[in-house]
Amino acid sequence: MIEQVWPLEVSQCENGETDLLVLSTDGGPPEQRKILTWLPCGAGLRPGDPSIVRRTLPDDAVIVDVAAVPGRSGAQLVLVGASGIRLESLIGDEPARDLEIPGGLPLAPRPWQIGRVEIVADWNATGRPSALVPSLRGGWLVDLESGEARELEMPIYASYMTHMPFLPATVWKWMIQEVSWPTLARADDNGDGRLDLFALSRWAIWIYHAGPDGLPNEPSRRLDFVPFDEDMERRHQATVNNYFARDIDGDARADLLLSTIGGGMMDGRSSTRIHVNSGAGVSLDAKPAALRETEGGFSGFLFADIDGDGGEEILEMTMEFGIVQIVRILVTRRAETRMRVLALDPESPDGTRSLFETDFSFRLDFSESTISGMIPSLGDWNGDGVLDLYIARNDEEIGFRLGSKAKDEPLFGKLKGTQRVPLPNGQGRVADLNGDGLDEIVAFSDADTETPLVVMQNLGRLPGTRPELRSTEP
Ligand SMILES: [Ca+2]
Ligand SMILES: [Ca+2]
Ligand SMILES: [Ca+2]
Ligand SMILES: [Ca+2]
Repeated sequence: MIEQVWPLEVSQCENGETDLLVLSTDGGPPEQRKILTWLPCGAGLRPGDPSIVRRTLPDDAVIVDVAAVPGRSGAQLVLVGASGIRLESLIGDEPARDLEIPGGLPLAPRPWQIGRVEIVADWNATGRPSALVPSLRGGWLVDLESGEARELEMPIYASYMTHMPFLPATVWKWMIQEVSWPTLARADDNGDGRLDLFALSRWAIWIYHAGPDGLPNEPSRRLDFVPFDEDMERRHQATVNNYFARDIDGDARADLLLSTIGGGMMDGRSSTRIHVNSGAGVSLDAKPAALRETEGGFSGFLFADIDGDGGEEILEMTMEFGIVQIVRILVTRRAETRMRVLALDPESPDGTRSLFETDFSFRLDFSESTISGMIPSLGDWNGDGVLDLYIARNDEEIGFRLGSKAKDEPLFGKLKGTQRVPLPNGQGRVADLNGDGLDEIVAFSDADTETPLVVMQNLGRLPGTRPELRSTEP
């Protein structure tokens, strides 16, 4: 069963090829085997290639990452468990290295599933990657060469449950603990050109300003935020908060998009506010630059530079709820979603302008508890530098809508080509695996134990593809 797929650029590949990390499991708990498959440098397009590495992961690995690490050569498997970090070379015979963390890490055993968490990154903004692993108070920042670790305090919270006070009582345990570590984002808060670290938690956003020697031990700024009132917090399980720190207005300084969802099927409500960084650091005190509210529905957000001008656009997906949608779902098994592409606009009442809007519906498979067909995704499939969109046409096919930045054309045009995808449902990862400028699609499903990994090579047949990119293969 495939759990996760990640395109990564870790190997020193020629010609801009991309690596592929596939995490899968075999069998059910408590005896489940966890497997890593590493397909370096475009090997995702070459089944059976000798460079492909397949490795069974140790039972005590709770999270994994793959990265280049200072002081070691080639792609490294980074295994994180309760005792600390283990580095294993994916190529060559360099011996493994254990970096123990004094007192261990708060990572209880994980009998099922495996996933990647971004552990290794240039957290210090010094050009030298280090590891950030969870601690009870935040995270340990670990130098991967010296093994030296220091703790960064972050806003963390947990819920503790012992029983469910409903009939029938479905939970009856001594204790279930669910810890929420903050969302992490790297963006420039104070405008000195270095990427700072944002730790975005439900009620607090802490910002650590990177200096010439890296991140400070203490946050440089702490912002408080109250996303829900007392009544809504009583129904904690019916709330969602998603916060983003990124440059939304294109001045290279970090802005904040804070999105909250609360309420039930009939009274769902989303609120989204954008606070723009005026120069010396983003603040929540001033009036937001944009405030979007949805009654009777839920909104989620993504960011992507669709027109290729270097600035990111905001993608908002809204699903309306209420009685009409519920009747539609029950009768037709289809749900409607609206996708909007938004840009900041101080002239409009809510602070945003819609650059593009489209509705699509997807089929719900009640017997499998999944959405039928592929989840929509963005990628550049004709290699013109403008992102295109695919949407599921049905259970077996996706259709492409090509992106355009021409003033008199919609951002995504009409359907211009379809592709069969032999998966009843699933999601796609988009990356240019062979570095020819055309994105590939890697499709998989984590809902079904039998479905294979499907890698679709882009042969350059979509309109707008430069002739020299078009494959001569049949
Ligand atoms: Ca900005
Ligand atoms: Ca853009
Ligand atoms: Ca395109
Ligand atoms: Ca390609």
